[in-house]
Amino acid sequence: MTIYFPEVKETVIYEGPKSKNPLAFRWYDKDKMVLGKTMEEHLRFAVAYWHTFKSEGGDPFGNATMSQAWKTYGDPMDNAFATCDAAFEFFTKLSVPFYCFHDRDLAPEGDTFSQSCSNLEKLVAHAGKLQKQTGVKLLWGTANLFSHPRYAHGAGTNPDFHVFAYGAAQVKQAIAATQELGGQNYVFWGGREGYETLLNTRLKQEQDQMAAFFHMCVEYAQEIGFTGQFLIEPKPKEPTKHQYDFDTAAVLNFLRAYDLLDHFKLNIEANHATLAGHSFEHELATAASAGRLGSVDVNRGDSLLGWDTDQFPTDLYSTTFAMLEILAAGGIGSGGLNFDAKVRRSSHETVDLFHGHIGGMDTFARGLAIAAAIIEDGVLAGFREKRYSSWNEPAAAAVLAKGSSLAACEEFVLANGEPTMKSGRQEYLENVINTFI
Ligand code: XUL
Ligand code: CO
Repeated sequence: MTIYFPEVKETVIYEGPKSKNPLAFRWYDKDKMVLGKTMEEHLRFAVAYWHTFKSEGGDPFGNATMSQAWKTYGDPMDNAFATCDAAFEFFTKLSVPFYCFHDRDLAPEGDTFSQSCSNLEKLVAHAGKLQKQTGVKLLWGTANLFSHPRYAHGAGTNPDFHVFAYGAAQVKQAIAATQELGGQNYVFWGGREGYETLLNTRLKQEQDQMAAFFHMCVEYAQEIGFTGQFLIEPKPKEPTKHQYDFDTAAVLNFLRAYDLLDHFKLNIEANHATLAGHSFEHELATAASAGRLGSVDVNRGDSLLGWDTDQFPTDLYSTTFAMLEILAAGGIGSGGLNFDAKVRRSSHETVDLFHGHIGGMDTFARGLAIAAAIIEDGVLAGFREKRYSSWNEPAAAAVLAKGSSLAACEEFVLANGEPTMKSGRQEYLENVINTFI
């Protein structure tokens, strides 16, 4: 059997914060108990097949920089089998429990729809065998409805029914593939479900089409007994100028308007949050507040660049704030933390893929430990408890129970006069966070 990562001889293990070994974890100690669960159970890390094994390092100004051995067999199906072997060698050496894929990551598009289906079936069978051998599981599958030229105007929102039907047929296959591999979730990211100009667009019709598309997916899942969680991944733009799934709030509104809320949760991506002008934790908290936080794509953007740079997460504040929200939501459930992240095109060696993931896993493990310490200390919860304590008063509780009125509020003000100003203590709280970091 070909070895694709000879520079990593052993499985990457936890060696503790003092280790100088670049191929060891300093913080991710998978069996360590944190708030009653192991780190592995909390974090449920996944590798993204597309970035880690399919990226070539090209950009609009330059050619591919990454020509790893598994991409060089010539025949696309030979490359696909080799890529799958390389992927499972990587998962095992990294000791990561999950992976995620698009249908077209796993198997190449054929000359016809039927050939694409048959290519996918062959690779699904191969991946299934490797899952059994290694114990690595599928966190989620998805369909790539954005790369092929036919999807230039979208799939579910396409003005041409023929393309819509093609996308629906492709998703049918991708859901079945995900089910066959025991996928715990299925993701919809609408990369081209949006528009470039209203001059040629019927906005309401496109959203109606998308909702009909999702309803058919829900029915199909029920029909075949797929019990994985459906997830929608918001992103405001890129590749289209305006994407309908702009952010969590827009997605929740869409799901409510079209009676889909019970069937979908959200897959929140850090860099998509920042592109929408939000913090990562804002998007997590917004999804969680509706009980719809499903899974997370972990990465980071660059504050100086306005696009989706998909860098590996290394910012301890960001992972701490994210883990505070995830823990407050009761954990990530059947979701996980998927590294939708890629190494820079100048980091073109296979070992760079390990450095990226090890750093990301360590940064989240550390964020988890810090967030757990903050929660155990109770300082934030205590502060919030006090800050909202006036809502325990009978007149206030009646408002929340929808048993009050404007007149009752007026009466309260007439009896109690001017409210006293109270500080939000933001600077104090920021200092408190630093004592834990
Ligand atoms: C693109 C992106 C996708 C989705 C899956 O920005 O995040 O890779 O996660 O289609
Ligand atoms: Co993503």
